[in-house]
Amino acid sequence: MLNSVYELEKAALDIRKQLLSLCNKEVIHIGGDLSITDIMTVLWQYQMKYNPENTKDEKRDRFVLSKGHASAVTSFNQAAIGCFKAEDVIKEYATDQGRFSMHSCNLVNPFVEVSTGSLGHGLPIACGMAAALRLKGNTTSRVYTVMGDGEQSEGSIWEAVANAKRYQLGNLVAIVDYNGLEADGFLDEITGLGNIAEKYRTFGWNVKEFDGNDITVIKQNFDSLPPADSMIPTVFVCHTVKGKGVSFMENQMRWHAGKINDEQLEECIFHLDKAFERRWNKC
Ligand SMILES: Cc1ncc(C[n+]2csc(CCOP(=O)(O)OP(=O)(O)O)c2C)c(N)n1
Repeated sequence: MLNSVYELEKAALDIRKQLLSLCNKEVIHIGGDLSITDIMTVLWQYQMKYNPENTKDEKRDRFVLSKGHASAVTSFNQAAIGCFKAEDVIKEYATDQGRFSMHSCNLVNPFVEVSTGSLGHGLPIACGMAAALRLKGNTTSRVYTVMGDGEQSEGSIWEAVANAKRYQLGNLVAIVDYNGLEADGFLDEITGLGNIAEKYRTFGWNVKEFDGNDITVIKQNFDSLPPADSMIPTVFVCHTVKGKGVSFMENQMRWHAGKINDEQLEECIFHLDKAFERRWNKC
């Protein structure tokens, strides 16, 4: 587990570089991977109770990647905690070995709790898992799920939102990647959902809204979660930038998914390293 903001930011830098190396080889959902890199790094490398050597431990926290197309950022974070090697993700991605591909699949990868990819299902499943933990008398584990903001337009999300409150699932933590873009346009033009945080508040959830690309703030919000045996579900509405960290990808619909060439890879890595040096040398 990493503790300091420096270590976590360095880990997020490494994840971004791994994502870009993979993106140099295969088409991945790079925009939505980069937008949640900081959240996923803090979640997997600081917050979650998860032992790669005992994936069925009843006391583990559970994770459901509702925006299932962000499988690559999940795999690289799982590699960072020892589930497998990061090189294996790059080597095996989209091959017949099948452990790693554009969506997460639990039939071939034991570190994936639930197969996802069809949007709108992760939160309902996470609710069921949280309710099951309660029935089994587990008062310490939490269920985390990460969703897209475009995904919020699925009706199944709002049935789950209502029921999570009704069943008092304080062990459920939903995270919305509020990057303002979907696959083929801006959120406001497509869903017209308005204020997402306010909607969760109306349903009686504990709502925290913050910058999802600021590791200090993300860590503080995980630190101040209500206990797992509390009664009100929490949602983090995280304001993020799609393509975060790569200037030519940021806020660009074209980079929902794609591939980069060798020259672009070199340029991205150079700028990411420079930005990290600038940030930490001035402290
Ligand atoms: C039910 C369903 N409809 C459509 C798709 C195709 N699809 C894949 S990603 C995506 C955009 C999702 O946007 P958002 O939730 O905002 O994710 P992000 O921008 O963070 O990648 C869509 C429509 C899908 N995977 N599942």
